[in-house]
Amino acid sequence: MMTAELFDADAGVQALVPGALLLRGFALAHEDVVVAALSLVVADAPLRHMTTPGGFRMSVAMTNCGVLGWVSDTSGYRYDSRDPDSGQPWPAMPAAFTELATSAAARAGFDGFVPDACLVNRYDPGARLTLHQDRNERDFDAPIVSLSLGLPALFLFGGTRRAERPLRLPLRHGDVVVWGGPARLRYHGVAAVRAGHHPRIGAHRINLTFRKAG
Ligand code: MD3
Ligand code: FE
Repeated sequence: MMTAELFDADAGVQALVPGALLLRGFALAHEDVVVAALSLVVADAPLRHMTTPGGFRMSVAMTNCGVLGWVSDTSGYRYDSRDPDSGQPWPAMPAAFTELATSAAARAGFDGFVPDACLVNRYDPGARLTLHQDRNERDFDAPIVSLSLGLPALFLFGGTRRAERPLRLPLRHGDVVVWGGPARLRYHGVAAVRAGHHPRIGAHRINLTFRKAG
């Protein structure tokens, strides 16, 4: 399926396309602290369905932690230092999140990556994310690190033009992907999540993306 299925000495590490490294199960060793920290974040800044610039309600529910948070409303997409629902700063980035993101990025060759934003996406059954590029960050030289939790999903990743047919990659609980370099501006999305139950997370999929936004 993959054009390059290059496993290195470390079982479970897979190069997807140039600049993208899949670390299967990378977060499983830190599962308890990560899930506990996530519970505190969503208690402070509840997940909500944002509105697209075109006026549609997103099927994915979102919140953020860190100095900056990604927001969408009818005026556009941007990073903001405050939660628009509360007017308060976003919850601080938990140390467990920073440590996970920094160590995964280093494993992929991005030493010194320190995220200032973590976007939390919750997919209930049927929720999906259409193909898009992540272009709201200031510095495309920094990678994006993503962590999948809960129900599995088919991740779609295309090329640097929307028309390119996307590859399909199943992502499961505990998987981490580092997207940097030439992969950073690829189109990507998530197919509709199928109903199910995950013993730890319940009836949804959660994805955390760690970014250097500012
Ligand atoms: C490839 N989230 O929040 S994470 C997003 O599973 C987003 O919730 C998806 O796309 C999710 O913007 C995918 C993996 C990911 C994130 C950013 C990327 C892949 C990427 C940026 C460039 C290329
Ligand atoms: Fe994205």
